[in-house]
Amino acid sequence: ISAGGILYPKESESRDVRTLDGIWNFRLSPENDHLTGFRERWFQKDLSQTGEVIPMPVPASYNDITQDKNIRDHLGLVWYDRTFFVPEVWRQNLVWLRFGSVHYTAQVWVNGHLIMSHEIGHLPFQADITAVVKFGAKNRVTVAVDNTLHQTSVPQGYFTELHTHNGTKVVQTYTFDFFNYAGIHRPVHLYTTPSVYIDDISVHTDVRGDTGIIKYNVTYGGRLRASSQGPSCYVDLLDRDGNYIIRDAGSGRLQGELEVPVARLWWPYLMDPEPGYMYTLQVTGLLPIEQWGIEDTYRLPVGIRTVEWSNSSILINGRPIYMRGFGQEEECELRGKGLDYTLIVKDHNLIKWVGANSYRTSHYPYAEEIMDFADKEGIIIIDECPSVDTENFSPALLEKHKDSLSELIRRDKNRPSVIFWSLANEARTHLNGADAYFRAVSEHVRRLDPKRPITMALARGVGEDRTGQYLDMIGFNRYNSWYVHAGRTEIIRNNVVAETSAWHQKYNKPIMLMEYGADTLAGLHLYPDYVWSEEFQVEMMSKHFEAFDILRQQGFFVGEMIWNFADFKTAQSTTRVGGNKKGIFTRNRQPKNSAHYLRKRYWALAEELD
Ligand code: GCB
Repeated sequence: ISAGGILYPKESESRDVRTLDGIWNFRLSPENDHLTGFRERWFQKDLSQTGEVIPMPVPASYNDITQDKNIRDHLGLVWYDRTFFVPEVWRQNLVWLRFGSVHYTAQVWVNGHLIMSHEIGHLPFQADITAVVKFGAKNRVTVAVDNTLHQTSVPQGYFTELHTHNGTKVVQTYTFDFFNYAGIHRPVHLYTTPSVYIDDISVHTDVRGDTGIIKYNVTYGGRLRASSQGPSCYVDLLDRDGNYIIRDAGSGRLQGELEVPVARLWWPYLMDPEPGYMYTLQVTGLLPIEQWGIEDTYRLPVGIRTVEWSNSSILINGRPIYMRGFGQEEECELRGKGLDYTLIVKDHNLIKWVGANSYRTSHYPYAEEIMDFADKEGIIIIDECPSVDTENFSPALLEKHKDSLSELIRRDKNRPSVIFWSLANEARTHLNGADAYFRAVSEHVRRLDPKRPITMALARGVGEDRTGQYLDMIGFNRYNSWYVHAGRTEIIRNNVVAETSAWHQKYNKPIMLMEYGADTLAGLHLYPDYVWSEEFQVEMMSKHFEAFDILRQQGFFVGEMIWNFADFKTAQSTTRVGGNKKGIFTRNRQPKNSAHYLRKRYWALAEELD
């Protein structure tokens, strides 16, 4: 992990931001000779000078952009480059290059200098590129992206040899159920800071009576002169409309506490006229006068709320919550996992339309731009790291897994929407090594953030699980009437009630059903209900709702999340018809019957509970 903070690039009085999104040049590296690009030094010239290039949009996954299935299914390296200008007027500043996410491994050169590498998709990384940049001139950025997953990547992948008419070919396989999209998935920013700058801000909020408390901690980066006294900082707090609530607080110290009288709290309640109320913490870092008297200003959105938990409930601002939401996937047609503002806004409109109050970022961290919506709209997030289906509990993997959580927490620690950290999805928690492994992962997360509860999506049976004791809330995934007795909706109510109670009995923790569902082909109508039809999905849901209503009376059941929000692409398999079809929306975001049905329930719950 690179040192320091990873604040989202934002313009201010002292910072300039430019986007490098657009059409980049792109080339596959030959699958049978991954080192070609390094040997031929493709990073030292424009890619177009070392061979053929094709246009590739950024941000986007490269897989579904062309008509060529060799690009869709490519294993190994691909190369991207583009040029950009750095204005002369930036010379007094530090210049930074930041990627929101590149999947899975990235190496980045600027003007032929290797300036950073990063492993693990879905998480941002950046570097100070001032030393290699040409001011007032054209510059080049080259990125080599490798989608290969192996035994110690998060998540893991496997290899299979195929014997083809052209000889042996190695292909990637994986057990997780979403397509391993790759490329430069999120925005690329070029931005400036002063030579001494605000590197990171951490906030923690509390509530005393009707006073909101914001504790903050500011760290700075850059080189101070030896003679300097160290920087100071002042903070202001602005309300949602931009009015100053508190001015010039902190008397110069980098840590402090603000008291907000009659605070507007961040709530996840749909019936609240202003759920997700966000203030702005305006931090101005001041350098000592002898070092040019430079200032750096950064504005951080802050929601004031508390999170507490017991063995039966999760409380926000002292009030128990009941989650009604989805497991999601961050993807869509054509762009794959590429950030798309149209999709983000549409999805949040659908989430509101259905009346949900929560979702899980299954099975990896979602874009910061998506998380911003959750903050502003008062949506509860179960923030999941990219660990899926882990069955090898090696020390090397454990370190990578911990890194993924360190990077996730560094990125999302200030978000009020993030109520839980999710350690993994469906790890093989019945195996011997699982106990020590997840003890270590959970201790790591508690050290980094003792203020949020930890959860995980469990899939093994209650009796054989070895990890629930390390969690604060148990989430389990169970497909009664789908993978368990397909078509038999009459088993649902008993099974769900019995299993939920058994989890509670074993661990004495709050429990939620994190996944249940049925593949449903939009437009397929079969009555009486029969698997894959719209009627079946609704019937399967109605039996789950009966179970949930029984469980809600018992005091430890804290939420239901249907799998999935929308249909999504998976690896090719005989059990998937054009991908996973368990969405209540199609991949194009059109409602199946189930969406209308779920909407009735979620709005009724909103009226009862919000
Ligand atoms: C699961 C997984 C999810 C799959 C889902 C399914 O348990 O967590 O990634 O997509 O089941 O539909 O099989």
